[in-house]
Amino acid sequence: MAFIRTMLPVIALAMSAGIAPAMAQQELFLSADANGDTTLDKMEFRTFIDGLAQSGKPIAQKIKAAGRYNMAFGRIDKNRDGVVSPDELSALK
Ligand SMILES: [Ca+2]
Ligand SMILES: [Ca+2]
Repeated sequence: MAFIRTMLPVIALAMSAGIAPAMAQQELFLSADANGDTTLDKMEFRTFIDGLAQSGKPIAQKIKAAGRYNMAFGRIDKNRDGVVSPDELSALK
């Protein structure tokens, strides 16, 4: 039992490290969503990409470096309603 008690904090730490990137993306989404409608318009999307780039996401860093926010937005906005939803963003890996 002593072994399990010693290992538990380690396992918990490993698990929280594993889910950290997904959490960070969700938090970035919520903070970028300025009007709180749970979708990102082009301005909010830009904020979101900048945040992701800062957190070290390679695809976001590429978009930011090339200034291709509009191009990325067009690709992610699959149903072309002018906003990106969390579902559409989940394709951005
Ligand atoms: Ca919004
Ligand atoms: Ca959309």
